[in-house]
Amino acid sequence: MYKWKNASLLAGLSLTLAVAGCGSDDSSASGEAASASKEMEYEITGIEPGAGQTQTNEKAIAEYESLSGWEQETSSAAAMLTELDEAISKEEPIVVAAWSPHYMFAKFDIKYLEDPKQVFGEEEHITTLTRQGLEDDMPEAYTILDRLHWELDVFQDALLLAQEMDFDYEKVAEKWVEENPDKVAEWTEGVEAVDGTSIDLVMTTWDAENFSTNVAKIVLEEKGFDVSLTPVDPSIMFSAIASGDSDATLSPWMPATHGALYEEYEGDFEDLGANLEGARIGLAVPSYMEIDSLEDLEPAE
Ligand code: PBE
Repeated sequence: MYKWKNASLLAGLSLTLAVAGCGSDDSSASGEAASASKEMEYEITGIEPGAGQTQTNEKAIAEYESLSGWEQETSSAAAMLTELDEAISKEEPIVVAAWSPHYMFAKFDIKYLEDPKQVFGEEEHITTLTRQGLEDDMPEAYTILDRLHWELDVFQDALLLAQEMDFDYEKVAEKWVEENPDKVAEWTEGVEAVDGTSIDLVMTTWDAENFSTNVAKIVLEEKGFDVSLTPVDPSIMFSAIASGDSDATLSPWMPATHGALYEEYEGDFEDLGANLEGARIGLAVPSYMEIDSLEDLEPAE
């Protein structure tokens, strides 16, 4: 192991010298990419193993030659943010799983790496799914769920506010509902109140979905529903809707993030369309890193 490391270190060094010898402008940039890739130990700082994006990141590793031999370290979004924070405080290189809307782009000076192969796609939307038959069983809930829709800046503001509210999304949602009575009135217009009908919303617990699902809960409660929220991983979320164990979800990211799960269960749910447009996922680096594209990274030696 030790010997191998030494050998690759030397190989890297002679390569750098050989490239430096060429003297073109490109050489220093690619030399930097190589040393940064090496310093990162060819590792992407990922998030939860069950996240849709964890699969997408693996797909990127498989498809980009520049990522050959790289590995993804998975843990949690919180751990990824801590590592990002630490790397930035030391101005060290780091590549992280990133998505927006999320406050990471407001809190840290980071940039998405270009993705010429479009593994992560250009734009994601967050969609609302219901179980089959919900429209007949609970037409009032169905109508409200069908109408729920936000603009991107609403989410961005809510996620920033959440930082000041200890990430208590119940409270963030309450505040938003209080401050936006017109929106709520629009969503509930003409909908008859029910008398304590139970409805379950299955959700993932990343920030954006936490906010929107908690808003949905309050709005449905205002019309007399007894709403339960069930936090799970994306794969359970899809199977719960497909089997009818849960009634609806506002959490799936499409088309890249949860596309494989969507296809697996297609036909066993109803898609009410986007509740948010303009989302995005990808790999990101601190802005001080002099690389712009996934293709600028260097394969493991
Ligand atoms: N995310 C945020 C989730 C969906 C929303 C991109 C981290 C995921 O990968 O499943």
